[in-house]
Amino acid sequence: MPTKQRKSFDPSPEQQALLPDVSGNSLNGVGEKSVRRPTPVYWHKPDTIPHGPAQAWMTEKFNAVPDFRTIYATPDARGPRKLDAVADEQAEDLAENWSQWVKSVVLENEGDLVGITALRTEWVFEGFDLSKELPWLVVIGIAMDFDEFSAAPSSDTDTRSALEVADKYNQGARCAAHLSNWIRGQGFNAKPHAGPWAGSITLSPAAIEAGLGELGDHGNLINDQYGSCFRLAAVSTDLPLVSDKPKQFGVDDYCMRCEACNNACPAGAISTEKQWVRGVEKYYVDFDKCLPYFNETHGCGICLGVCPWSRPGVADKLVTKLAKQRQQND
Ligand code: B12
Ligand code: SF4
Ligand code: SF4
Repeated sequence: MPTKQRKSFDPSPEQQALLPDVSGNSLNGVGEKSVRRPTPVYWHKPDTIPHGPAQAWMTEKFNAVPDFRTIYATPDARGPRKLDAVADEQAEDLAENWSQWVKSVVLENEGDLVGITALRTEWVFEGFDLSKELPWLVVIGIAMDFDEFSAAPSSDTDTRSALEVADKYNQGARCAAHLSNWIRGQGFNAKPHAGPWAGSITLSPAAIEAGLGELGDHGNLINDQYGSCFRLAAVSTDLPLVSDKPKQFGVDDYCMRCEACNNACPAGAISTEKQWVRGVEKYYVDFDKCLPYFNETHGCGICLGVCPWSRPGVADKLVTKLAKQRQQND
Protein backbone atom coordinates (compact mmCIF):
# COMPACT_ATOMS: atom_id res chain seq x y z
CA MET A 1 0.00 0.00 0.00
CA PRO A 2 1.45 3.46 -0.85
CA THR A 3 2.37 5.53 2.21
CA LYS A 4 0.03 8.46 2.74
CA GLN A 5 1.72 11.80 2.04
CA ARG A 6 1.49 13.88 5.26
CA LYS A 7 0.91 17.57 4.65
CA SER A 8 3.31 20.11 6.06
CA PHE A 9 3.34 23.85 6.54
CA ASP A 10 6.31 26.18 6.29
CA PRO A 11 6.05 29.06 8.78
CA SER A 12 6.78 32.56 7.50
CA PRO A 13 10.44 33.58 7.93
CA GLU A 14 9.25 36.15 10.49
CA GLN A 15 7.77 33.42 12.72
CA GLN A 16 10.53 30.93 11.95
CA ALA A 17 13.04 33.39 13.45
CA LEU A 18 11.08 33.44 16.73
CA LEU A 19 10.59 29.70 17.22
CA PRO A 20 12.95 28.19 19.82
CA ASP A 21 15.37 25.29 19.26
CA VAL A 22 13.62 23.22 21.91
CA SER A 23 10.77 20.98 20.68
CA GLY A 24 7.32 21.50 22.22
CA ASN A 25 6.86 17.73 21.91
CA SER A 26 9.81 17.17 24.28
CA LEU A 27 8.39 19.73 26.72
CA ASN A 28 5.06 17.86 26.57
CA GLY A 29 6.83 14.58 27.41
CA VAL A 30 6.24 12.59 24.22
CA GLY A 31 7.74 9.11 24.60
CA GLU A 32 7.78 9.35 28.42
CA LYS A 33 6.22 6.35 30.16
CA SER A 34 6.10 7.80 33.70
CA VAL A 35 3.37 10.08 34.96
CA ARG A 36 4.51 13.63 35.69
CA ARG A 37 3.04 17.11 35.88
CA PRO A 38 2.79 18.94 32.51
CA THR A 39 5.38 21.59 31.65
CA PRO A 40 3.87 24.98 30.73
CA VAL A 41 4.16 25.06 26.94
CA TYR A 42 1.83 27.79 25.61
CA TRP A 43 -0.61 30.46 26.79
CA HIS A 44 1.55 31.13 29.82
CA LYS A 45 3.50 34.36 30.60
CA PRO A 46 5.71 34.77 27.50
CA ASP A 47 8.91 35.33 29.50
CA THR A 48 8.46 31.97 31.26
CA ILE A 49 8.20 29.64 28.22
CA PRO A 50 10.55 28.89 25.28
CA HIS A 51 7.76 29.64 22.78
CA GLY A 52 7.11 33.02 24.45
CA PRO A 53 8.47 35.16 21.56
CA ALA A 54 6.30 33.29 19.01
CA GLN A 55 3.30 33.62 21.37
CA ALA A 56 3.90 37.38 21.74
CA TRP A 57 4.13 37.68 17.93
CA MET A 58 0.84 35.80 17.51
CA THR A 59 -0.89 37.93 20.14
CA GLU A 60 0.36 41.15 18.54
CA LYS A 61 -0.95 40.05 15.13
CA PHE A 62 -4.30 39.15 16.74
CA ASN A 63 -4.61 42.51 18.49
CA ALA A 64 -3.79 44.36 15.27
CA VAL A 65 -7.09 43.20 13.71
CA PRO A 66 -9.78 45.77 14.69
CA ASP A 67 -12.47 43.06 15.18
CA PHE A 68 -10.31 41.23 17.73
CA ARG A 69 -8.75 44.15 19.57
CA THR A 70 -11.60 44.86 21.96
CA ILE A 71 -13.15 41.43 22.45
CA TYR A 72 -11.22 40.49 25.60
CA ALA A 73 -10.93 44.08 26.84
CA THR A 74 -14.59 45.15 26.80
CA PRO A 75 -15.61 45.96 30.42
CA ASP A 76 -17.74 43.19 31.95
CA ALA A 77 -17.38 40.91 28.89
CA ARG A 78 -15.61 38.45 31.20
CA GLY A 79 -17.72 39.15 34.30
CA PRO A 80 -16.56 40.93 37.44
CA ARG A 81 -12.79 41.54 37.55
CA LYS A 82 -12.73 41.23 41.34
CA LEU A 83 -14.26 38.28 43.15
CA ASP A 84 -16.53 38.71 46.18
CA ALA A 85 -15.06 38.11 49.64
CA VAL A 86 -15.67 34.65 51.13
CA ALA A 87 -18.64 34.92 53.55
CA ASP A 88 -17.66 34.71 57.23
CA GLU A 89 -20.11 31.93 58.02
CA GLN A 90 -20.16 28.58 56.20
CA ALA A 91 -23.56 27.28 55.12
CA GLU A 92 -24.15 23.58 55.90
CA ASP A 93 -25.42 20.93 53.50
CA LEU A 94 -24.57 17.46 52.18
CA ALA A 95 -21.98 17.11 49.40
CA GLU A 96 -24.69 15.53 47.17
CA ASN A 97 -26.88 18.61 47.59
CA TRP A 98 -24.01 21.07 47.05
CA SER A 99 -23.21 19.20 43.82
CA GLN A 100 -26.76 19.67 42.56
CA TRP A 101 -26.74 23.35 43.55
CA VAL A 102 -23.44 23.98 41.80
CA LYS A 103 -24.67 22.32 38.60
CA SER A 104 -27.88 24.37 38.60
CA VAL A 105 -25.91 27.59 39.07
CA VAL A 106 -23.73 26.73 36.04
CA LEU A 107 -26.64 25.73 33.80
CA GLU A 108 -28.66 28.82 34.79
CA ASN A 109 -25.70 31.14 34.15
CA GLU A 110 -24.58 30.56 30.57
CA GLY A 111 -23.00 27.12 31.06
CA ASP A 112 -24.05 24.36 28.64
CA LEU A 113 -22.29 21.37 30.25
CA VAL A 114 -21.10 20.70 33.78
CA GLY A 115 -19.36 17.92 35.66
CA ILE A 116 -17.39 17.50 38.89
CA THR A 117 -14.08 15.80 39.64
CA ALA A 118 -11.46 15.74 42.39
CA LEU A 119 -8.36 17.69 41.30
CA ARG A 120 -5.29 15.52 40.54
CA THR A 121 -1.70 16.63 41.01
CA GLU A 122 -0.75 15.48 37.50
CA TRP A 123 -3.12 18.06 35.96
CA VAL A 124 -1.38 21.03 37.61
CA PHE A 125 1.35 22.64 35.49
CA GLU A 126 4.91 22.50 36.88
CA GLY A 127 5.86 25.74 38.61
CA PHE A 128 2.39 26.34 40.05
CA ASP A 129 2.12 26.07 43.82
CA LEU A 130 0.09 22.94 44.56
CA SER A 131 -0.71 24.07 48.11
CA LYS A 132 -2.76 26.90 46.60
CA GLU A 133 -4.94 24.56 44.54
CA LEU A 134 -8.37 23.67 45.88
CA PRO A 135 -9.44 19.98 46.03
CA TRP A 136 -12.55 20.00 43.83
CA LEU A 137 -13.00 21.07 40.22
CA VAL A 138 -16.32 21.99 38.65
CA VAL A 139 -15.71 21.70 34.90
CA ILE A 140 -17.86 23.87 32.64
CA GLY A 141 -18.54 23.38 28.91
CA ILE A 142 -19.58 26.28 26.67
CA ALA A 143 -21.09 25.34 23.29
CA MET A 144 -19.78 27.21 20.24
CA ASP A 145 -21.88 28.15 17.21
CA PHE A 146 -20.97 25.47 14.67
CA ASP A 147 -21.34 27.67 11.53
CA GLU A 148 -19.11 30.41 12.97
CA PHE A 149 -16.48 28.09 14.47
CA SER A 150 -16.26 25.78 11.44
CA ALA A 151 -15.45 28.76 9.20
CA ALA A 152 -11.88 28.12 10.45
CA PRO A 153 -9.19 29.02 9.66
CA SER A 154 -9.51 32.76 10.29
CA SER A 155 -7.55 35.44 8.47
CA ASP A 156 -7.33 39.21 8.90
CA THR A 157 -10.43 39.52 6.68
CA ASP A 158 -12.44 36.42 7.66
CA THR A 159 -12.52 36.64 11.44
CA ARG A 160 -15.59 34.46 12.12
CA SER A 161 -13.98 31.44 13.76
CA ALA A 162 -11.52 33.36 15.94
CA LEU A 163 -14.26 35.77 17.07
CA GLU A 164 -16.50 32.85 18.02
CA VAL A 165 -13.65 31.34 20.05
CA ALA A 166 -12.99 34.61 21.89
CA ASP A 167 -16.68 35.24 22.50
CA LYS A 168 -17.08 31.78 24.07
CA TYR A 169 -13.93 32.22 26.19
CA ASN A 170 -15.62 35.32 27.58
CA GLN A 171 -18.84 33.39 28.23
CA GLY A 172 -16.86 30.70 30.09
CA ALA A 173 -15.13 33.39 32.15
CA ARG A 174 -18.48 34.98 33.11
CA CYS A 175 -19.98 31.61 34.07
CA ALA A 176 -16.90 30.62 36.14
CA ALA A 177 -16.85 34.02 37.90
CA HIS A 178 -20.56 33.76 38.67
CA LEU A 179 -20.21 30.27 40.18
CA SER A 180 -17.12 31.32 42.15
CA ASN A 181 -19.01 34.21 43.71
CA TRP A 182 -21.99 31.99 44.49
CA ILE A 183 -19.73 29.49 46.31
CA ARG A 184 -17.92 32.32 48.12
CA GLY A 185 -21.32 33.55 49.28
CA GLN A 186 -21.81 30.15 50.99
CA GLY A 187 -18.58 30.67 52.96
CA PHE A 188 -16.22 28.46 50.89
CA ASN A 189 -13.21 29.36 48.76
CA ALA A 190 -13.57 29.25 44.96
CA LYS A 191 -11.33 30.26 42.08
CA PRO A 192 -12.32 30.61 38.40
CA HIS A 193 -10.21 29.17 35.54
CA ALA A 194 -11.00 30.48 32.06
CA GLY A 195 -9.17 30.78 28.74
CA PRO A 196 -7.60 31.82 26.53
CA TRP A 197 -4.72 31.66 29.06
CA ALA A 198 -3.74 28.19 30.26
CA GLY A 199 -3.78 29.09 33.96
CA SER A 200 -2.61 26.46 36.44
CA ILE A 201 -4.52 23.37 35.23
CA THR A 202 -4.77 21.25 32.06
CA LEU A 203 -8.52 21.25 31.71
CA SER A 204 -8.97 18.39 29.20
CA PRO A 205 -8.13 15.40 31.46
CA ALA A 206 -10.22 16.97 34.24
CA ALA A 207 -13.14 17.35 31.82
CA ILE A 208 -12.82 13.69 30.79
CA GLU A 209 -12.90 12.58 34.45
CA ALA A 210 -15.89 14.86 35.08
CA GLY A 211 -17.83 13.08 32.31
CA LEU A 212 -17.78 15.83 29.68
CA GLY A 213 -16.46 13.60 26.91
CA GLU A 214 -13.76 11.35 25.46
CA LEU A 215 -10.45 12.29 23.84
CA GLY A 216 -10.60 12.18 20.02
CA ASP A 217 -7.78 11.67 17.53
CA HIS A 218 -7.58 15.48 17.17
CA GLY A 219 -6.37 15.58 20.79
CA ASN A 220 -9.44 17.32 22.20
CA LEU A 221 -12.70 16.28 23.82
CA ILE A 222 -15.71 14.90 21.98
CA ASN A 223 -18.97 15.32 23.89
CA ASP A 224 -22.05 13.16 23.28
CA GLN A 225 -24.17 16.26 22.54
CA TYR A 226 -21.91 18.99 21.12
CA GLY A 227 -19.15 16.88 19.57
CA SER A 228 -16.00 19.00 19.78
CA CYS A 229 -17.79 22.28 19.22
CA PHE A 230 -17.39 23.52 22.79
CA ARG A 231 -14.84 25.15 25.07
CA LEU A 232 -13.89 24.54 28.69
CA ALA A 233 -13.71 26.65 31.84
CA ALA A 234 -13.65 25.53 35.49
CA VAL A 235 -13.95 26.54 39.12
CA SER A 236 -11.77 24.99 41.82
CA THR A 237 -13.18 24.99 45.32
CA ASP A 238 -13.09 23.54 48.83
CA LEU A 239 -16.88 23.25 48.91
CA PRO A 240 -17.52 19.52 49.59
CA LEU A 241 -18.72 17.89 46.35
CA VAL A 242 -19.26 14.46 44.75
CA SER A 243 -17.32 13.32 41.67
CA ASP A 244 -19.01 12.43 38.41
CA LYS A 245 -17.75 9.50 36.34
CA PRO A 246 -16.03 9.47 32.93
CA LYS A 247 -18.39 8.59 30.04
CA GLN A 248 -17.51 6.25 27.20
CA PHE A 249 -19.74 6.15 24.16
CA GLY A 250 -17.52 4.77 21.40
CA VAL A 251 -15.22 7.65 20.35
CA ASP A 252 -12.11 5.48 20.37
CA ASP A 253 -13.61 2.91 17.95
CA TYR A 254 -15.06 5.65 15.76
CA CYS A 255 -11.75 7.50 15.45
CA MET A 256 -10.05 4.31 14.28
CA ARG A 257 -12.29 4.33 11.21
CA CYS A 258 -12.45 8.10 10.58
CA GLU A 259 -9.53 10.23 9.48
CA ALA A 260 -11.37 13.50 8.84
CA CYS A 261 -9.22 15.61 11.18
CA ASN A 262 -6.04 13.90 10.09
CA ASN A 263 -6.83 14.55 6.39
CA ALA A 264 -7.93 18.15 6.96
CA CYS A 265 -5.00 19.37 9.08
CA PRO A 266 -2.91 21.59 6.75
CA ALA A 267 0.14 21.07 8.94
CA GLY A 268 0.07 17.26 9.10
CA ALA A 269 0.04 17.50 12.90
CA ILE A 270 -2.49 14.72 13.60
CA SER A 271 -1.51 11.06 13.62
CA THR A 272 -3.83 8.04 13.75
CA GLU A 273 -1.44 6.29 16.15
CA LYS A 274 -1.59 6.74 19.92
CA GLN A 275 1.64 7.73 21.69
CA TRP A 276 3.03 7.61 25.22
CA VAL A 277 2.89 11.09 26.75
CA ARG A 278 3.79 11.60 30.44
CA GLY A 279 2.76 8.07 31.38
CA VAL A 280 -0.46 7.85 29.33
CA GLU A 281 -0.90 6.20 25.91
CA LYS A 282 -3.24 8.56 24.07
CA TYR A 283 -3.85 10.48 20.87
CA TYR A 284 -1.31 13.26 20.61
CA VAL A 285 -1.16 16.31 18.34
CA ASP A 286 2.34 17.28 17.17
CA PHE A 287 2.89 20.64 18.86
CA ASP A 288 5.80 21.64 16.61
CA LYS A 289 3.69 21.12 13.47
CA CYS A 290 0.40 22.56 14.77
CA LEU A 291 1.70 25.69 16.45
CA PRO A 292 3.16 27.59 13.45
CA TYR A 293 -0.08 27.17 11.46
CA PHE A 294 -2.18 28.04 14.53
CA ASN A 295 -0.11 31.19 15.02
CA GLU A 296 -0.60 32.36 11.43
CA THR A 297 -4.37 31.79 11.33
CA HIS A 298 -5.48 33.45 14.59
CA GLY A 299 -5.95 30.03 16.24
CA CYS A 300 -6.81 27.59 13.38
CA GLY A 301 -9.35 25.03 14.77
CA ILE A 302 -9.97 23.24 11.42
CA CYS A 303 -9.61 19.79 13.04
CA LEU A 304 -12.45 20.33 15.51
CA GLY A 305 -14.67 21.97 12.87
CA VAL A 306 -14.40 19.01 10.45
CA CYS A 307 -14.97 16.37 13.15
CA PRO A 308 -18.29 14.67 12.22
CA TRP A 309 -19.39 14.72 15.88
CA SER A 310 -19.31 18.55 15.90
CA ARG A 311 -22.04 19.04 13.28
CA PRO A 312 -25.32 19.97 15.08
CA GLY A 313 -27.64 17.00 15.63
CA VAL A 314 -25.04 14.37 14.68
CA ALA A 315 -23.48 13.46 18.06
CA ASP A 316 -26.59 11.96 19.67
CA LYS A 317 -27.37 9.96 16.50
CA LEU A 318 -23.80 8.58 16.49
CA VAL A 319 -24.08 7.65 20.18
CA THR A 320 -27.26 5.62 19.45
CA LYS A 321 -25.77 4.00 16.33
CA LEU A 322 -22.55 3.00 18.12
CA ALA A 323 -24.49 1.60 21.11
CA LYS A 324 -26.58 -0.56 18.71
CA GLN A 325 -23.42 -1.79 16.97
CA ARG A 326 -21.89 -2.73 20.32
CA GLN A 327 -25.06 -4.64 21.31
CA GLN A 328 -25.02 -6.58 18.02
CA ASN A 329 -21.35 -7.47 18.52
CA ASP A 330 -21.84 -8.65 22.12
C1 B12 B 1 -1.61 25.12 25.14
C2 B12 B 1 -2.92 24.86 24.45
C3 B12 B 1 -2.89 24.71 23.06
C4 B12 B 1 -1.59 24.65 22.24
C5 B12 B 1 -1.04 23.25 22.07
C6 B12 B 1 -1.38 22.22 23.11
C7 B12 B 1 -0.63 20.92 22.95
N1 B12 B 1 -1.37 19.82 22.77
O1 B12 B 1 0.56 20.86 22.99
C8 B12 B 1 -2.08 25.17 20.87
C9 B12 B 1 -1.93 26.67 20.88
C10 B12 B 1 -1.40 24.64 19.63
C11 B12 B 1 -3.57 24.78 20.95
C12 B12 B 1 -4.36 24.58 19.86
C13 B12 B 1 -5.73 24.31 19.93
N2 B12 B 1 -6.49 24.35 21.05
CO1 B12 B 1 -5.78 24.41 22.83
N3 B12 B 1 -5.28 24.60 24.61
C14 B12 B 1 -4.13 24.79 25.16
C15 B12 B 1 -4.33 24.96 26.69
C16 B12 B 1 -4.29 26.45 27.02
C17 B12 B 1 -3.33 24.20 27.57
C18 B12 B 1 -3.13 22.74 27.18
C19 B12 B 1 -1.67 22.33 27.26
O2 B12 B 1 -0.86 22.94 27.92
N4 B12 B 1 -1.31 21.26 26.54
C20 B12 B 1 0.05 20.79 26.57
C21 B12 B 1 0.08 19.30 27.03
C22 B12 B 1 -0.60 19.16 28.39
O3 B12 B 1 -0.58 18.61 25.97
P1 B12 B 1 -0.82 17.05 25.90
O4 B12 B 1 0.01 16.30 26.81
O5 B12 B 1 -0.80 16.73 24.44
O6 B12 B 1 -2.33 16.89 26.45
C23 B12 B 1 -3.43 17.37 25.69
C24 B12 B 1 -4.53 16.30 25.67
O7 B12 B 1 -4.05 15.00 25.47
C25 B12 B 1 -5.17 16.47 27.03
N5 B12 B 1 -4.55 15.72 28.14
C26 B12 B 1 -3.60 16.17 29.00
N6 B12 B 1 -3.34 15.27 29.93
C27 B12 B 1 -4.12 14.20 29.67
C28 B12 B 1 -4.29 13.01 30.35
C29 B12 B 1 -5.18 12.06 29.84
C30 B12 B 1 -5.36 10.77 30.61
C31 B12 B 1 -5.91 12.30 28.66
C32 B12 B 1 -6.85 11.26 28.11
C33 B12 B 1 -5.77 13.53 27.98
C34 B12 B 1 -4.88 14.46 28.51
O8 B12 B 1 -5.01 17.87 27.32
C35 B12 B 1 -4.06 18.51 26.50
C36 B12 B 1 -4.75 19.53 25.61
O9 B12 B 1 -3.82 20.24 24.86
C37 B12 B 1 -5.76 24.34 26.88
C38 B12 B 1 -6.57 24.94 28.05
C39 B12 B 1 -6.16 24.30 29.36
N7 B12 B 1 -5.90 25.08 30.38
O10 B12 B 1 -6.08 23.08 29.45
C40 B12 B 1 -6.40 24.63 25.52
C41 B12 B 1 -7.47 23.67 24.97
C42 B12 B 1 -7.03 22.24 25.18
N8 B12 B 1 -7.47 24.00 23.54
C43 B12 B 1 -8.64 23.93 22.98
C44 B12 B 1 -8.89 24.12 21.59
C45 B12 B 1 -10.33 24.06 21.15
C46 B12 B 1 -7.83 24.33 20.67
C47 B12 B 1 -7.93 24.57 19.15
C48 B12 B 1 -9.05 23.90 18.38
C49 B12 B 1 -7.88 26.09 18.85
C50 B12 B 1 -9.23 26.77 18.65
N9 B12 B 1 -9.39 27.50 17.58
O11 B12 B 1 -10.11 26.67 19.46
C51 B12 B 1 -6.53 23.99 18.71
C52 B12 B 1 -6.57 22.49 18.47
C53 B12 B 1 -5.20 21.89 18.33
C54 B12 B 1 -5.23 20.41 18.61
N10 B12 B 1 -5.65 19.60 17.65
O12 B12 B 1 -4.94 19.99 19.76
C55 B12 B 1 -9.73 23.61 24.01
C56 B12 B 1 -10.27 22.19 23.88
C57 B12 B 1 -11.80 22.10 24.02
C58 B12 B 1 -12.29 20.72 23.72
N11 B12 B 1 -13.43 20.60 23.05
O13 B12 B 1 -11.70 19.74 24.10
C59 B12 B 1 -8.97 23.93 25.37
C60 B12 B 1 -9.41 23.09 26.55
C61 B12 B 1 -9.20 25.44 25.62
C62 B12 B 1 -10.52 25.75 26.32
N12 B12 B 1 -10.46 26.41 27.47
O14 B12 B 1 -11.58 25.42 25.85
N13 B12 B 1 -3.97 24.65 22.24
S1 SF4 C 1 -5.46 23.41 15.01
FE1 SF4 C 1 -5.86 21.32 14.25
S2 SF4 C 1 -6.05 21.52 12.01
FE2 SF4 C 1 -5.08 23.40 12.76
S3 SF4 C 1 -2.90 23.02 12.58
FE3 SF4 C 1 -3.45 22.44 14.66
S4 SF4 C 1 -3.92 20.25 14.58
FE4 SF4 C 1 -3.92 21.02 12.46
S1 SF4 D 1 -12.49 13.87 12.92
FE1 SF4 D 1 -12.80 11.63 13.03
S2 SF4 D 1 -10.81 10.82 13.68
FE2 SF4 D 1 -10.79 13.02 14.11
S3 SF4 D 1 -11.45 13.19 16.25
FE3 SF4 D 1 -13.28 13.42 14.98
S4 SF4 D 1 -14.12 11.35 14.85
FE4 SF4 D 1 -12.00 11.13 15.55
